[in-house]
Amino acid sequence: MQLPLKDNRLHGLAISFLVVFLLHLHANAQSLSEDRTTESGEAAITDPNEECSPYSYPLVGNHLNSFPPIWEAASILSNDSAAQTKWNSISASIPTNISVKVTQPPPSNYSSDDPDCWWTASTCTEPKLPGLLVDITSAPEPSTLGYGFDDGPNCSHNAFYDFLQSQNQKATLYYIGSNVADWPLEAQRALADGHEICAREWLNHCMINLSFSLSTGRYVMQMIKLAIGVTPTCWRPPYGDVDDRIRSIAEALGLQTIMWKYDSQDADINGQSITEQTVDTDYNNFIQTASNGTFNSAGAIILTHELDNFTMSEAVKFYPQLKSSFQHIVPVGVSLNKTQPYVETNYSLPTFEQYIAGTVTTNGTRVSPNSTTSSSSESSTLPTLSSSSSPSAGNSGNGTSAPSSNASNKLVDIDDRSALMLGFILLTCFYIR
Ligand SMILES: *[C@@H]1O[C@H](CO)[C@@H](O)[C@H](O)[C@H]1NC(C)=O
Ligand SMILES: *[C@@H]1O[C@H](CO)[C@@H](O)[C@H](O)[C@H]1NC(C)=O
Ligand SMILES: *[C@@H]1O[C@H](CO)[C@@H](O)[C@H](O)[C@H]1NC(C)=O
Ligand SMILES: *[C@@H]1O[C@H](CO)[C@@H](O)[C@H](O)[C@H]1NC(C)=O
Ligand SMILES: *[C@@H]1O[C@H](CO)[C@@H](O)[C@H](O)[C@H]1NC(C)=O
Ligand SMILES: *[C@@H]1O[C@H](CO)[C@@H](O)[C@H](O)[C@H]1NC(C)=O
Ligand SMILES: *[C@@H]1O[C@H](CO)[C@@H](O)[C@H](O)[C@H]1NC(C)=O
Ligand SMILES: *[C@@H]1O[C@H](CO)[C@@H](O)[C@H](O)[C@H]1NC(C)=O
Ligand SMILES: *[C@@H]1O[C@H](CO)[C@@H](O)[C@H](O)[C@H]1NC(C)=O
Ligand SMILES: *[C@@H]1O[C@H](CO)[C@@H](O)[C@H](O)[C@H]1NC(C)=O
Ligand SMILES: *[C@@H]1O[C@H](CO)[C@@H](O)[C@H](O)[C@H]1NC(C)=O
Ligand SMILES: CC(=O)N[C@H]1CO[C@H](CO)[C@@H](O)[C@@H]1O
Repeated sequence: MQLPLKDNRLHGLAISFLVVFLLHLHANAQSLSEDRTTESGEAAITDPNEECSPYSYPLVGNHLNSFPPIWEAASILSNDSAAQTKWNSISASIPTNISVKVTQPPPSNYSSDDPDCWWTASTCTEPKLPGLLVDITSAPEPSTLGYGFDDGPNCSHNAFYDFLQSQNQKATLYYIGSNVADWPLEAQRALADGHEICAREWLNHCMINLSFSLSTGRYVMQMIKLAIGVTPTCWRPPYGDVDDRIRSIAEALGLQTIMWKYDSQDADINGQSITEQTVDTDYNNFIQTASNGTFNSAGAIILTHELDNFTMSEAVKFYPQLKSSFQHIVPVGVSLNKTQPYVETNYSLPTFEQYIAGTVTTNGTRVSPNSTTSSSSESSTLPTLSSSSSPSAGNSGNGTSAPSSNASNKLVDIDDRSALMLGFILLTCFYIR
């Protein structure tokens, strides 16, 4: 008899192809969990070491030569004529009678009156130069914490962002330009998760001298636009090192200055005067201050960081206590009813009322032109970036910038498809017979 033999052979063949197919499925599942080309792929990685291993993202990587070198002090690129033009257009509005500060602490001959409203000298936040916006130092709504974190995106932030997501909690994230350039998919997660994105610096360095501040502010905004697709309208100066000259530059760039009144010192551990215990004490003091009614008429902002595992772990550790000592924890922009957080008008934040009623994101919703006028003087008085100042890179739709198309991923896809086909053909043959 020949038939059983034939059947057996076919059976064996079908099974071996099934095995091959399943192996490919498995390989594909693994390659999916290691997808380093999309925001969601990157957000799904749970091993911090894996998260922090570099990947290439052409949409940003192909345009790095339009930016200052990553993690180096920035200045306007000599061939960046758009930046020169921008500088020329705003320079008339920058005071020339305020000295360029280059040292911390202030030199001994700096007047104790603090004529320049130099935060580093006197924690001044109400500009002395007429016409400038007062810095935001607290959430105006009663018993409300303006929740935010500096110096991200940190490559290992998935556990922290997952935590925020599990709490349905949104925050304000102040991103460093060089971090965004290194970790664009991590930066994209902020928008996807519904957080508010503000700028920090090109790198985290006191930035109070002139060439430094203009260029870095502008390049950070452009890098965020390139990597995430939105241009921020708020910023937090490194070390709080801001004076009226810097405020006027920031405002000319369209950036509102966000400061703080309380400091967890979570990024300042030096093993001597500031230890992990100091940070716990700072958090506990702040929580106690919130619990005894200090913020019953106006809320607060405390300085905390996304910097590394320690700062994020502290944030997770103290979240439940913050939650029970404040009535509301909201992004700073939400506490200000700043419904249009970016230059691009097709993303919006909920109003404070909406947020506390449970609508914590309205991203992607078009802002109606009159919805902000009554509520937020901050956003309406801020000059916006002219459209010519937004980067041309990245939004051209020019084939060169398309992400993904990773060769090895492609191979896996094709192999899977052929395995599937062969498996199907063989199984069909087997059952027909
Ligand atoms: C500026 O010069 C750099 C090289 O120094 C080059 O890579 C870049 O493309 C130039 N940018 C423009 C806008 O010409
Ligand atoms: C303070 O001293 C430095 C040099 O030591 C000088 O450059 C600067 O102009 C002085 N500033 C004032 C306000 O006198
Ligand atoms: C600088 O000049 C402006 C007017 O142009 C004036 O209002 C301001 O007080 C001056 N600031 C200092 C520090 O002298
Ligand atoms: C500005 O600060 C940077 C970084 O500290 C420094 O390298 C540069 O020389 C400073 N420029 C001026 C004009 O002081
Ligand atoms: C609340 O607690 C803080 C920190 O202990 C303290 O500084 C502040 O005076 C207290 N305020 C009131 C109203 O009790
Ligand atoms: C991000 O956090 C990890 C984990 O703590 C740390 O090793 C890394 O240095 C941080 N990255 C930056 C750029 O600070
Ligand atoms: C801190 O690091 C540990 C060990 O890698 C990790 O399990 C934990 O999720 C991290 N915490 C945060 C908030 O990132
Ligand atoms: C935000 O809007 C609500 C509702 O209109 C209003 O009660 C509140 O005062 C506003 N808050 C601020 C800071 O503008
Ligand atoms: C917002 O507009 C930009 C282009 O102007 C587009 O790339 C982006 O997808 C839009 N986002 C939403 C949520 O509509
Ligand atoms: C916006 O204003 C116009 C005219 O002032 C009014 O007709 C319209 O209903 C307003 N839209 C919203 C959404 O409030
Ligand atoms: C694509 O980029 C190339 C080189 O930068 C340029 O010459 C071409 O005009 C661009 N095409 C489109 C459709 O933008
Ligand atoms: C329209 C839009 O993009 N909505 C998104 C807003 O953010 C939430 C939280 O990530 C998403 O679930 C929505 O899809």
